[in-house]
Amino acid sequence: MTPIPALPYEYELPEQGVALIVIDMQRDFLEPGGFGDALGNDVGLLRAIVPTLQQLLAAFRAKQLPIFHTVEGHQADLSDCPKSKLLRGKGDLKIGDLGGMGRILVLGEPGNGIIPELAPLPGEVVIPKPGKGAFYATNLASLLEEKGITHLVITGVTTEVCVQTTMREANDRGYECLLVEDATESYSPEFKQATLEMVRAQGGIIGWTTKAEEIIKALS
Ligand code: TIU
Repeated sequence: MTPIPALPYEYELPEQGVALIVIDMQRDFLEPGGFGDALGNDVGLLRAIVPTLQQLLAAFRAKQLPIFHTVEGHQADLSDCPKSKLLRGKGDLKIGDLGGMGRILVLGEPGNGIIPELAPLPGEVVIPKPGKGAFYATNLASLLEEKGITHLVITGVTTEVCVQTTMREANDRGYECLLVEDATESYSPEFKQATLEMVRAQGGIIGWTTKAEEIIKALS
């Protein structure tokens, strides 16, 4: 274990049994014409974390530690999309409609692809997920168990939606979760800040937060 500076107190990073989770760094949320745009967001804001994520990916790859990417998306027939999710929102474009990058939030469409700067390498798992949390209706839990993972370094977008939901799901399943402050981003800076504060409140009620450089330093 390597203790690394974190909040609310040091996080014990193991040499094995730790995985990097990169949540939903897909074109849908980062480029115009996708789901994030259709919801009325300034999608350019999320690009700030791309260089930091590249450094984290490089550090995990160098140590041959497991990396899991997720993408939020639905089957082409939308059979895995609850009616409530389908109807939610006031934008002109809904899930399944044809947007600027193919059908909005549908698996396999151009908008569903992970941005090229963060493209998964062969051997890295990409988990399609119909919900906000990465554990709901996916095989993530069994894959983590198979690999003996106990510690999760959590990154991606958006902090208060898919990232926070995933961290809460993971915490309830017993994982030691470390959210990377400069490798997660939101369309709303105040929601990002609130999320960072609430997950580490009450002595780390959901887990820890730290900066990417602390993890990279510990791994190198
Ligand atoms: N809307 C929003 O902030 N996020 C999502 O819908 N999905 C994810 O966070 N990935």
